Amino acid sequence: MSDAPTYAQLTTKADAINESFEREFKRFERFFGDRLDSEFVPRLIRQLQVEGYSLADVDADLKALNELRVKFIGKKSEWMALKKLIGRIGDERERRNAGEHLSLIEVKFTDRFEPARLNLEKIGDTLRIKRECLDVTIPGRRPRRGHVHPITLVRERIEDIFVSLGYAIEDGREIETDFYNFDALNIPQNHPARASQDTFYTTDGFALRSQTSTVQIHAMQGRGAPVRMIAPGRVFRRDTPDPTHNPMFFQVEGLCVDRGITMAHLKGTVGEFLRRMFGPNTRTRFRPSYFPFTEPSAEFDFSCFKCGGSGCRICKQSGWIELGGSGMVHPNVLRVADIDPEEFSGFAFGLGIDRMVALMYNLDDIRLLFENDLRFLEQFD
Ligand code: FA5
Repeated sequence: MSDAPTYAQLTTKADAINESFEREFKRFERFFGDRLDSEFVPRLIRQLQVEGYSLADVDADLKALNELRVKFIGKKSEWMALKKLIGRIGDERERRNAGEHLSLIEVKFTDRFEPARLNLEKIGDTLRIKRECLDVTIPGRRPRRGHVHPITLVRERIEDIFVSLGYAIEDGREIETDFYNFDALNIPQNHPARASQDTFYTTDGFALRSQTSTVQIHAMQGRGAPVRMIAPGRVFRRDTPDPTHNPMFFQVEGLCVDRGITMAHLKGTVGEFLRRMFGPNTRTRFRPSYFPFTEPSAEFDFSCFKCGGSGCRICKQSGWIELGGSGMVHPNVLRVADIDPEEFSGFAFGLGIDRMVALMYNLDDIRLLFENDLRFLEQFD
């Protein structure tokens, strides 16, 4: 139609565009309602809800509707190009008729697009309000009640016993210098005891403490002598995990420094603690051992709380359960904290809480304590 189009050519083309518009608009037909009928949109929304029509569908339909509008009556549409040809029809009457023909069709186009778009937007607004509204009549959800972790449970029991014996509770640091973790505890560089307590190091010379014995030094430096404290807390070692080992576990340290403190005080205190923890018939035994920061040193066991000493699965038929290390505070350790070993003496002990929890609750693997499995943890409520 490059040269002077005829009326017939132009209107045939216009009718063809109109037909294809009808076809393509069909998908939006249901959104094109009678603008005078105020029930139209609410009715439509009810229907759409049954079909599960969502906000995402509204957005997709609005986008598609706009694309259709651009395609049919946008600036670069075939329709606009066709309209420009009207003026080139030679015969005046035919030109006027063609103009009327095309404008009737175009009015229909715009008359369809606009209400469909407005209705779709109304539907979107309604769905959005529905999504955001709060039904205050819905019964509330009861928050789930938590409870303390089994390690905390046992730690608090230990704390209660020692507080009643006149001990303070000391909060230690988990990140330490080499000095507090080793040197101050009479473990100089290259001492073999460093190897068995290898830990995790930071790049700037700090280490995660491998035992709560570090708190002995802080407590003596901070409080001076006499001092009586326990220090429960997390410690770290480069140990390969297995049923009785974890690279992170809990210990409780105990320290008592005063004038005239002897091994008898240590035995009496540990014995009393274990009787209060496991029952009045609990017996304690001390075996000679070695720790660089105590002299003499001893490991202590208590009679099995399950069988009372006759032998069972928990105590591996021995009648005794190993619990921790202890001893008289080494004079070098007292000196580090500026306490005169000629005037003062003291005892210290340390035990692992995790293995104690495992024994008390009959767990065959301490790693269960740190897996955060609610099915396991909920049993301690
Ligand atoms: C010590 O750590 C000494 N600081 C104890 C001490 C304190 C002695 C004061 C003298 C005076 P030992 O390395 O044996 O000692 O550890 C004490 C307890 O920690 C052990 O009896 C055990 O119950 C626990 N334990 C050690 N390694 C692990 C591990 N990898 N996982 C879980 N528990 C552990």
